[in-house]
Amino acid sequence: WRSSATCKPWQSGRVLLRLWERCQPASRKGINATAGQGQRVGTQEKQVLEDLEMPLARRETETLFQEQPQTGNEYLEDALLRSYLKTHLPPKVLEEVNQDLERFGNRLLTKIKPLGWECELNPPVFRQYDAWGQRVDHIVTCSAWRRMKEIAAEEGLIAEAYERKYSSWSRLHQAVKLYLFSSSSGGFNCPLAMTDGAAKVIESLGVPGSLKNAFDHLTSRDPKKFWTSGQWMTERRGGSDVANGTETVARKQPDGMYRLYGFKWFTSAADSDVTLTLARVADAEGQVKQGSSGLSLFFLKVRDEEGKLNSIQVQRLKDKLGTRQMATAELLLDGAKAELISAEGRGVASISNMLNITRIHNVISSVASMRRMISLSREYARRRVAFGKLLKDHPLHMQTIARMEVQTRGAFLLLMEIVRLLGLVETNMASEQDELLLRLLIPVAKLYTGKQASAVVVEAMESFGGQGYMEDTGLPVIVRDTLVLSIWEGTTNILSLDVLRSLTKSQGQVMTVFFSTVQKKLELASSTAKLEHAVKQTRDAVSSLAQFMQAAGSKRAVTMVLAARDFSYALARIYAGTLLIEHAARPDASSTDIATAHRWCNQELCPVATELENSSYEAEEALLDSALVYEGSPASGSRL
Ligand code: UCC
Repeated sequence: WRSSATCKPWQSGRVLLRLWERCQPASRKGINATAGQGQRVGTQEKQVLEDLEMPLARRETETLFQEQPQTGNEYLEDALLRSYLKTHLPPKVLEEVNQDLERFGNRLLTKIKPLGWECELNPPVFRQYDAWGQRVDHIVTCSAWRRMKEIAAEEGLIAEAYERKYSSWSRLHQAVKLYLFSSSSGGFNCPLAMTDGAAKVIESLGVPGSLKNAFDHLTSRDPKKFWTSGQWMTERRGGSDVANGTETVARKQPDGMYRLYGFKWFTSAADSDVTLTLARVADAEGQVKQGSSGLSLFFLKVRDEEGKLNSIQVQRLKDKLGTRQMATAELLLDGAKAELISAEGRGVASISNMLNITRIHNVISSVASMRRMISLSREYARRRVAFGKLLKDHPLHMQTIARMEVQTRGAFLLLMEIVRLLGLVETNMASEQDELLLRLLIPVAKLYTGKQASAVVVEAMESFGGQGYMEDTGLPVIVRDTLVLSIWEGTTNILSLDVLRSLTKSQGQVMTVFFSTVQKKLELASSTAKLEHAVKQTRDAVSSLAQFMQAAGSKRAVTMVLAARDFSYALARIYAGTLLIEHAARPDASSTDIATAHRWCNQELCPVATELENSSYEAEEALLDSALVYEGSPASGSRL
């Protein structure tokens, strides 16, 4: 069957079919497919081969050469997700969550996914004037987008996390639903991220009376009541350097409210009901304080009771590479009425509660994109015939997908760990160590999975050959929407610096907890003989990391800045490796769990140690970096 002499695609289809049937293992069903599903898929696979038998002319006009990959219930098909839940959730919670996720998986497949595609086909449009010349600044969204909002409420995609029906596990339940929802959501995962972040900020303020109504709307399960929130942080002078880029001024009104004047440059999902935003409070002389300590946090409603914009003008919608289903706008605040909700000058610290939540949503989306592309790739590989056999029977092709799978599994466990810790913190069940670990792992996971997702989706696109590049397959949409994940909510470098911020702020305690947690988990797994090598590799990486920290301590500050990205990558790889080992050390672990742990740990786990040895973080190297980048550019000042 595998010899090229017997498998030419132009051979008689009947012969091929017989050969194909002979070569099938007894159990050809997908990992989680039901018997019915397995049979259906089998018929489809046969059909692909039978098509080859058809006269060429008919094939060209009537039959698809390549079958569309059809995935089923994403929850049922996600082996790692299911084994994670089985391992960690208490039995009663597992039973209910399992039922809910299976039902939700079916709803996604049959109802939500088509709506997501409709959102892609009908992106929002901006109508600035009505027919009679009145300025209306209306962002027109499609009905599918509005339906997504209702579905989000019905499914409790925000509410779940705040009702805490399952105590600390509610956050995990919510995160898993969002993970399943993400790739079918037509971009509605973005407003949900910000809505969750806003609810979190309000909750962390103790739900003050003035915000009680807003909190109820943001966390409602009633589609008629549910509100979404924006997060207007980015201004014309830049999105990363919030402390210096924010020009918006807040003027206090006699009633204690404020009026905001400024220009917000990127406002994602600008059709939101409310928003949080930063501004500088002007004193009696109209002066404002510059820098981070001049920033305060405000809450505002986008429209009044009659639906009129709150002294806000929409300048235009952004023309983006991806996430085109969602309206990102430039907004002029021309006296927007707002409520100050942080202490004056504590804007950045207060909005960081929102940032940490939206960054977790970013991780959710990154892992979901990888999972989606791999699901489609593996499905396609079961249907597509090339060089006389299905793609799944080409070992090099399988190796490529398996490598992506290993990356995705590591990322998935990192995500689960973060939401597990967040759940503990939110239900007052966390230790101080848990809190420190969470503070460290959020930026680590955000920056690492954002990069992984970009790499994986591009690789997975290639696994469809030219089809992957065709718009109407929907694959380029996934790629475009994924590429933003390493940019929004803080770029990779900004997040690497946030990792350093967490070290400085905790006086190194986050690293103490990191080391002790990793060591504890490795210790528990060390009795599993099959994992011995992976455990050793991870322990070696931990030692290298500790040595790096010691060496960096005696060097100039620039060393740590130059090392920030590699350092963060080391934390991500070591921690994810440890989680994979922990998962593979369960009594009911499968051989693929063990193989995943080994494969993950075979990569370079501590790049920061290698680069330190290469002297990459010396000040002289930084000068060389600039010389390399600017060679030949007018900035180098070189003349012939
Ligand atoms: O808005 C955007 C797009 C919206 C779309 C959302 C969709 C998400 C979808 C997800 C998937 C569907 S993008 C714009 C996002 N912007 C950013 O991410 C900003 C990036 N820049 C930074 O993160 C910066 O590093 C800043 C703004 C945090 C730096 O500000 P400062 O003021 O220079 O920083 P400081 O002075 O170091 O920090 C001020 C305070 C400190 O606390 P105190 O004063 O008590 O010492 C910090 O410890 O804030 C605290 N802080 C934090 N605390 C800063 N960052 C954090 C943090 N992450 N966690 C806890």
